Amino acid sequence: MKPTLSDVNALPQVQDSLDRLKKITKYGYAFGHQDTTSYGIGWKNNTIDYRSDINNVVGDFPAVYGFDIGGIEHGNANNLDDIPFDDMVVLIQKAHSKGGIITISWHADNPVSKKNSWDTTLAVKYILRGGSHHQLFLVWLSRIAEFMKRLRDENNTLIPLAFRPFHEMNGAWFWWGNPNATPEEYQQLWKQTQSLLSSEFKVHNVYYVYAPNLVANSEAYLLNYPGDVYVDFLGIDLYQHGSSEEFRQQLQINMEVLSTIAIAKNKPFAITEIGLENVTISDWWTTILDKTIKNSGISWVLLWRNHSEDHFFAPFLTHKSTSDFKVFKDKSHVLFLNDINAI
Ligand code: BMA
Repeated sequence: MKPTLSDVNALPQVQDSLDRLKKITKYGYAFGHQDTTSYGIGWKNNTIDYRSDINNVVGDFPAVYGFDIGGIEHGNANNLDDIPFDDMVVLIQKAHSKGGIITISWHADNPVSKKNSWDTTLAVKYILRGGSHHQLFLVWLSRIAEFMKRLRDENNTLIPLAFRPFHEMNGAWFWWGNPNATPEEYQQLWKQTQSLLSSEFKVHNVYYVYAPNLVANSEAYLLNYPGDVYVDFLGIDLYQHGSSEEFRQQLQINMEVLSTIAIAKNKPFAITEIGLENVTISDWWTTILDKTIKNSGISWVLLWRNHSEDHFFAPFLTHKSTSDFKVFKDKSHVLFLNDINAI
């Protein structure tokens, strides 16, 4: 039986997307990249050309498109990485019209200190219902709702997407993470966010993705979990910081934890962020990434952004890993845009 969506008024296209994501797993996993059409190494989107470092390297676009709406809460014109929201809307429309899957994260500023996401001034308890900053939080959510409702295709139909707020909550680096919020406070934050966006602000084109950072076991994965009725999709963020051997083991354990929980809950799942910063290992794609995730049952894997030559996670034309990336791309179970459109 299909799990009920967290938003009881979700539009039919939301369920269709989830069905599609489940179907994809019969063929392999979809490949995704954060901000892939917004910028890459040595270029920035100019709203005329439609580019991606991935397409430059392999001649096809990613299947999954990650965007971040950090800054929308203030009504800013640009997101935290300087992408104009007006351009983001166009890029989302374009990716959707070509058959791509959209996922949105939110590096929200700290509502109490007004500094960035990484400012860990205590904040969660103050934005919950009854808290001193709850009114401000309502304004923030109303701006998110406004943005989500701008995402429409050429027929004015709302574009379905994955919304992944308050990610990596088991890490200490974000104001919403442990120990800056207790698991109970985090669960309240999630429930209030989900129910306010759907019931109060009438956002009906999103499904909700819960995504901790690397975990040791199932208990750790579920520590902050708000409950099955508030979550539609399970994710996890995994970065290689140490040796390849260590990362392979971590990936294996984390894939096992994620798939076991997701299958038991009958929810689709994905690696919502992954990467080895600056891809310092030229055959990372086939020997580490694909090798450990190919039979995991994930719907997608999303690499983080190509910001600059000092901070990138995907190959670009002149990078030393391009030949291995092509081998990776050619595997029949690694699905780029053309591949998911053929399903
Ligand atoms: C982080 C880094 C930051 C960036 C943020 C949101 O992982 O890439 O530089 O601002 O994601 O994209």
